Amino acid sequence: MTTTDNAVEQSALDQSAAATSPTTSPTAADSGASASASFRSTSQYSGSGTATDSARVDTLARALLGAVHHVIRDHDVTYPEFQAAKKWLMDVGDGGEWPLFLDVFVEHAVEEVASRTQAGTKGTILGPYYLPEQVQLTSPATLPARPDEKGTPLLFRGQITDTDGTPVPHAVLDIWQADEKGYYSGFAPDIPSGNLRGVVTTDDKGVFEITTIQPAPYQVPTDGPTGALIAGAGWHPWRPAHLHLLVSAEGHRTVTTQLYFAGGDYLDSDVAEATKPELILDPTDVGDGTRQVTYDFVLERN
Ligand code: MBD
Ligand code: FE
Repeated sequence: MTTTDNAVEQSALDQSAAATSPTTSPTAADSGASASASFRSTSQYSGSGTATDSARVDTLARALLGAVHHVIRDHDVTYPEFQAAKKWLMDVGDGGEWPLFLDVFVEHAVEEVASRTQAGTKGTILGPYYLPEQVQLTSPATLPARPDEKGTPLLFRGQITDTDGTPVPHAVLDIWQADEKGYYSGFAPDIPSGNLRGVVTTDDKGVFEITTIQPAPYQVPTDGPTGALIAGAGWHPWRPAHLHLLVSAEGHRTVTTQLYFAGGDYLDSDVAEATKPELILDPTDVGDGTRQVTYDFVLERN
């Protein structure tokens, strides 16, 4: 897919998000449909590098189906349970919740495998709410926010170096986050497109300074099929508050990661199992109601 196609689909996506009824609270269908549309239009993360080798397909499909058969035999799964599962799988597709479901419950294992070969700052999952082509900013930068954006101001700064400690000039932090209610722009009604998203270029020493707000924990929508499974199983639907980042630089391997907040809820029970101890920020209160934190990133050279 070309950049132009992407931009066209992206603007269609923004419009469909913006066209949603202005006074309702976000529904599973809002975020599910938007996440599915976004996944299809983001060629960087979909469709490329698909396994076509039939031996590999045979191995993986056999192993996956074998695991399912094993569960059925081990747990004496009945016909009513099989038909209920079939209906639930259909509902996940109809609601556009496959990106949400897979990123919440499966991506952490894929990331664990990928991270075996990556040095430097720990990565974690991308999740379903990344949008490419956001506003380009230069450090010191303030993320786009509504005039009345709620939430504790957060000053986030640091430096990007390579694995030898050499500063990486003009490195780029592509950052996105939920607002003070836990909602992402592009995936909930009433939030301007591009809100709390930005692509920030560091200075010539890899130093950055980003002003934003403290995000709230994220709740998997409870009114869709993913939420129904979570409630049906008696689990909780929460992710701890987090900032998402893609940290990149010419000649370096991109790190996909998230940063969490010390003392926050759900740090030890993330429904998406995507926290790591190395990725927890501990901001200090500066007195004027602002919080401040430093976090340095380490990129591996290509
Ligand atoms: C999120 O905000 C998120 O980061 C992930 C991984 C899954 C669902 C929602
Ligand atoms: Fe998230």
